[in-house]
Amino acid sequence: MAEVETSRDGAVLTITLNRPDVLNALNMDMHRALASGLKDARDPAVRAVVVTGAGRGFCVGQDLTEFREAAGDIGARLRENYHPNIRAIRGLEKPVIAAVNGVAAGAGMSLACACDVRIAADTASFIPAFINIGLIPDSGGSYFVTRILGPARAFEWLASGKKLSAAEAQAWGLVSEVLEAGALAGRASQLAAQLADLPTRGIGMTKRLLDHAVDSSLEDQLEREAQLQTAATQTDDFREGVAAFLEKRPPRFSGS
Ligand code: T3D
Repeated sequence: MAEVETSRDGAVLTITLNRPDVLNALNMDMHRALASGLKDARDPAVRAVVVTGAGRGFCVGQDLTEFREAAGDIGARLRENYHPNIRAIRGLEKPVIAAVNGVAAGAGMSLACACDVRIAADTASFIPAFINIGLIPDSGGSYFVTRILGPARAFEWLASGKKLSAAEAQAWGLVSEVLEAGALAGRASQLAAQLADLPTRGIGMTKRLLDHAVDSSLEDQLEREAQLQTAATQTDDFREGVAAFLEKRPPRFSGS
């Protein structure tokens, strides 16, 4: 059984974490398989990506059975196994949706927060489980949660290890939609297909801009916008968008 399964439907790639018996806890094989799925997602024909979990969990972070022995050099493990996949998600020039089907804990919570959009099943929950075993947020958890929730709420949550229900996560702005569990996959596909129809390069550049927006100076951000807007005007989708407006017809974006 593959630790991560990928499937394509048109321009949408779905990456499913697949160790359901352990709520998709991350072990070495899973890191490698996820890296491979994220590499597939770089194909220009893929214009939106869904990350989800098999079974009743989304992902519960590090497989703790690997900590039975001494934890070893965790810093090195993070750098080698976790960071490349987090960077790969942020580096994708296309939208990535986390369809959080169940519990997202520890680095699984960080993984969900690294995605551009989060939607959740009503049975999902979010647990910054690190502190519950004496660890600190990693895999970008401190970075993404602070940006999503703001520093005060991020501290309160990350330092407490408190479980958030899907409804609480929505009220906090951590997820944008909560669906009945049986409707999550369909909604994720629908949302991904809608996003895949949009000007993909423009979405990629918007993602880039927003990644810098929080800690850039206004001057730097104005310049970055000017440079990326110049690039945006050179896309086929810009030409199509303007032509469609002038011809009073719906645009047909190609993603190029
Ligand atoms: O290595 C490094 O580089 C360090 C990186 C660290 C990053 C991290 O992610 S640290 C945080 C690690 N994750 C956790 O601490 C979460 C541990 N899990 C839980 O607290 C609970 O499982 C949940 C609250 C998430 C869910 O509870 P529940 O009651 O719904 O399910 P369960 O019965 O606890 O779990 C179901 C099975 O999954 C169970 O196996 P079993 O007894 O049926 O054979 C359980 O042991 C297994 N499981 C759950 N989480 C993990 C796990 N197995 C290995 N590793 C896990 N993290």
